[in-house]
Amino acid sequence: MDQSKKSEFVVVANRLPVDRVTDEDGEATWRRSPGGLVTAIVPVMQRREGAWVGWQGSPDEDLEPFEAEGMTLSPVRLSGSDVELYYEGFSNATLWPLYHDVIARPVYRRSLWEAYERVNRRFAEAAADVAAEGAVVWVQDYQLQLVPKMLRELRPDLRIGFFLHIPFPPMELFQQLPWRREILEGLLGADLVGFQSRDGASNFVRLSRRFCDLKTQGHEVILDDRTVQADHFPISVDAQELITLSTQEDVKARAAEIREELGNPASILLGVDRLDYTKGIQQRLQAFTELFEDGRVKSGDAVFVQVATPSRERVEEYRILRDEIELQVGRANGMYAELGAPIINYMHTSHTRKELTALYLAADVMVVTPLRDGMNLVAKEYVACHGDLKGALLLSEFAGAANELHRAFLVNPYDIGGTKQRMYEAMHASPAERARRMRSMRRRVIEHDVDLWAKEFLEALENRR
Ligand code: GDG
Repeated sequence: MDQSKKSEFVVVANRLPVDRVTDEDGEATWRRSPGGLVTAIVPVMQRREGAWVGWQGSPDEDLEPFEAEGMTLSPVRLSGSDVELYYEGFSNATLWPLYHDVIARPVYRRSLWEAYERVNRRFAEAAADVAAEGAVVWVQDYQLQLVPKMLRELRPDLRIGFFLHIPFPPMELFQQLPWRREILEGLLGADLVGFQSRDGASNFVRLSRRFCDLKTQGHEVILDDRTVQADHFPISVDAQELITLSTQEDVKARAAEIREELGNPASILLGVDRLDYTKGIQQRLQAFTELFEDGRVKSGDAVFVQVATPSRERVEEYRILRDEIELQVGRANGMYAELGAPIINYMHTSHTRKELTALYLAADVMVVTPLRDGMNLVAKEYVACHGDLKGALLLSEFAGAANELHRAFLVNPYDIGGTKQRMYEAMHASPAERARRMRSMRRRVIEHDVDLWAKEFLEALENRR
């Protein structure tokens, strides 16, 4: 690559931050993908003439680097078999369940590991190719844990940061992984390894000591010629954008319309998740249905709206989960719905950002009950939208967000009885109590927004040398 085109700041992520859209004339263009990570990083990219290395989302396609939304985008090619083995396989059938408390059984297969290594090398080479001398490279998430080491071997001049968006498991679980040492060594190629929580960072330090025979001191792992810092940087949302959106007249009007459409129940409960077995969708629906079974709630008192965005539909576990949830919703409505008034409104579709915000506004209780979650942005989005101080948040202790949102109604989602009780309390909390809790949570989310997250990570990385 021509030296003048090289970038001082490079982000490496599985996906590029754009989606291909076809306009009315049938012409394909690129549009920035929604989501906090992209929003947070784009301004940094623009200031530093950054480049983003990632897959463009469809297999077997060769694309030259291109410019979009003020960024240089460098596509990495994935074949159909790479997608199957590296992405659906090692990333989503091995690492994802292992890092989420083995809620599903991880698949350990050598062919998947080999694909993971091969594809990680391709990302590392692509990053090495676009980075200027001494550039800062920020590698994202569990799909690319080998990239820091591979990249350092190719380009020792770079400053390399890594951020893991999902939990990093404790020794007892991580130990299962046949390639545990390789993964740790991959991450140790970075100067700074960031986690969502303090536990993730300390698990990593402990594991490096145990499986790589390295000395550690506090947050640092000591190698022969340098040290690696492990720390926590809880990710957040673009609070200002959500405040603007949630105070728009048309969004507020839509929220009122949603209430109407649901038959004006006393309580609207809402769940918004990718359809994933880590999110505890079945547990929350069971708790809700039991309130009807127990006779504590009656049709007309409460309606549950569950948005389950389609996700990883080619991975077996996800297909099974979808069937189970649909059966569960059908049964609950079969038992307790009245004509034209289901107790659970289930949508297996994705919604626009505006519609999602209107749903947040309409919801009296936001139900976020993952069995394990790195952070959970939905919880923070709901809080950011409720400047009216009216909503209540039911939140799992197993979400990273619970480390910050102490004033939520906290639950252990494995405890259906306890979850049911807390759900009932959240539904019946007084306006004053809701306001007290919401005010405190909002302060946290507004002060610690996604800009601050990116800034703190990058400053810590700059300070490494
Ligand atoms: C991983 C970690 C960590 C959902 N449905 C629609 C839609 N969404 C948006 C939400 C939210 C995002 O997707 C989901 O983020 P989460 O944090 O809840 O969950 P994961 O996808 O599992 O994310 C997680 C995160 O990375 C960031 O580090 O917090 O722990 O697992 O922003 O609003 N957006 C739109 N339509 C939908 O139907 N537009």
